[in-house]
Amino acid sequence: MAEEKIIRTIDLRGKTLTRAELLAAVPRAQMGVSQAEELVAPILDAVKTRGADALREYAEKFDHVRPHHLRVPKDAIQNALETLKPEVRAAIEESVRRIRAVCQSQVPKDFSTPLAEGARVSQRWIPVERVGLYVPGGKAVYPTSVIMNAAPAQAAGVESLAIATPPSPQNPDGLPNATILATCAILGVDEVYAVGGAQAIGMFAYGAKGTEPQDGDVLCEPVDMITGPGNIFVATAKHMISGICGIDAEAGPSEIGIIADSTAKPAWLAVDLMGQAEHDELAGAVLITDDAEVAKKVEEELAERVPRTKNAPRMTAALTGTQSAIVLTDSLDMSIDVANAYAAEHLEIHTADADEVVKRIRNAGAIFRGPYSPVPLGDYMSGSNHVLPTGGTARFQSGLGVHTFMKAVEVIEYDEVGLKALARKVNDFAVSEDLPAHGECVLTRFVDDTYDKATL
Ligand code: HSO
Ligand code: ZN
Repeated sequence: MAEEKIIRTIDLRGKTLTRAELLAAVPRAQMGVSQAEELVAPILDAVKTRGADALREYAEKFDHVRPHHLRVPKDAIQNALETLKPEVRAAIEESVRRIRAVCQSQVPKDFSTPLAEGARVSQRWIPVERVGLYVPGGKAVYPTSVIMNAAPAQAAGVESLAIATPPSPQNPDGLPNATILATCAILGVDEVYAVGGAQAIGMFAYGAKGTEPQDGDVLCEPVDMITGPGNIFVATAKHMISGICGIDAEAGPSEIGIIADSTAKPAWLAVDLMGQAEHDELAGAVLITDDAEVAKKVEEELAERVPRTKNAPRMTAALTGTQSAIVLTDSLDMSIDVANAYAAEHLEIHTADADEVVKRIRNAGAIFRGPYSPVPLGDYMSGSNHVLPTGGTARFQSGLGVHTFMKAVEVIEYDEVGLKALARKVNDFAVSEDLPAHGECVLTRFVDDTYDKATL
């Protein structure tokens, strides 16, 4: 019996595909419909009505620890920084420095457009006032999640930033993961809650009253927006409260797409596919190439390397899953079409003229140009953001950035002359929509002692 392949091949050579066929041909993860709402609704309700009491009960039930302080004391945050390994601290600080520099350039500019005499429209970007950031605990503790969310929020000018992360059963007093706390210290965030799961989302959305002396009367004030990754319960809770406050887009499993030609190094392509496949069983890894020899060598590299790597079981599941494949094309042009249809969360370009390919990419969460810009650089410290659209949503969405935490508000500035010049036209529009009271708003301003309706 033939040995099972580490990754399947989708051979598109010699095919002319319509847009619909191309969209159907690219590998995609199957998403299950969640039944989590029924479980999450009573949690949100309990936090809303019973505040800190409910938060303590859920911590015991789901996190197996009763945190003494739901609001992490400031000295505990500082202690975590002092006990952090120096090399990890240096890495976090480098990451923060670089993303902050990029975020500074990302701040959108206000503008003002003069349209006629006495007529102008301006636009102001205003930061969201208070943001709640959820940081998952459990087996995947990512300090970079704190950086990637907090740095753009701070650059946007968000005044009040709170972080919730699960209490850790390894810590007797239920303090959250120390690296997460140390990262908060480096970023200057001191409002941190040892609260996890759907209950943290409830706390952010509704606020939570304190029930023990160390909580104060109000444990947590409600926020305007919640961002950050989480498990199915967190994602469901965010979805359910999304009318009450803003949420960021739901992140699906990690994906990497790679466009490679004959100049690419197969070993480098293989390790980069493996890097994102390491995240979980549903992660997607897709190599798009017009060179059958490169495809073959990458497959050999994978077969050789995957069994030796630490997270081989979930990596193997990810690579052999239907969401991963090597896609064989006729030409670089066709590879670009496939990449645009796939709309990868991360897209690496390993081709002779990478700049030319970059120009022709329309759909990707982030583009990693050339062999020395691998995805994990962006995951940790390239200066770019790693919170990116997944599952093909890069066709219509951007990754997280400063703009996520800002709202554009237009300011309409017409004076008497400016309005008078449009009075008749506004009224004509209003009458045509059968909304005469709209027209009167304008006409009334001019039909008095000074103006005669007929002259307008
Ligand atoms: N690749 C992930 C981010 C991450 N990787 C964090 C390692 N740590 C987002 O797609
Ligand atoms: Zn990653």
